[in-house]
Amino acid sequence: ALSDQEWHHILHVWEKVEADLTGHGHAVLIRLFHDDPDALKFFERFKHMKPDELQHSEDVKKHGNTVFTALGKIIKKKGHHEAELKPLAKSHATVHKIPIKQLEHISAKIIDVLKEKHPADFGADGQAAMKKFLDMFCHEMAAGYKEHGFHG
Ligand code: HE6
Repeated sequence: ALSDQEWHHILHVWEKVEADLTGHGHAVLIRLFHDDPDALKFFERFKHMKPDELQHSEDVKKHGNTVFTALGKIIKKKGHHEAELKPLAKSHATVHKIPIKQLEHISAKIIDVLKEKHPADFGADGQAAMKKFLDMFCHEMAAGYKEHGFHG
């Protein structure tokens, strides 16, 4: 579990993120697709797009907002996020079939983007806290996956 201090660090940077959820989510998706083209294959509606199209697609921006809105809802529960996480695990296991490895990849990109965009509000302690949260998120998603018989 995370300490009050760790949640404080996470919520501090998240306050900055919320000024532009779409921009942050979009940046993370673009980075994920660039660094790991396999990630793009899971998106029926994006997988035919070239890098330049992805960069300018309103649909990709909208999905960035969707992902970051969902993540923010979980973060704000400060650990009491069962109701938010369960449906996410279910859909990513049974509908989208996203391997846990992909969740680990996007976690690393989230930290990279926050480091770049918020150097003053996301120092070593914040980064460590966010990593701990995202590790927990991936771990709990994996547990949720197993309940649906997906061992991705
Ligand atoms: Fe996904 N996603 N996602 N996802 N997702 C989401 C929240 C996806 C994610 C990691 C999603 C993904 C492939 C996510 C997805 C749809 C992720 C929400 C709220 C929705 C939705 O409601 O539409 C993380 C960390 C969070 C919080 C891949 C690959 C990764 C790494 C779809 C293909 C697909 C879809 O709609 O088809």
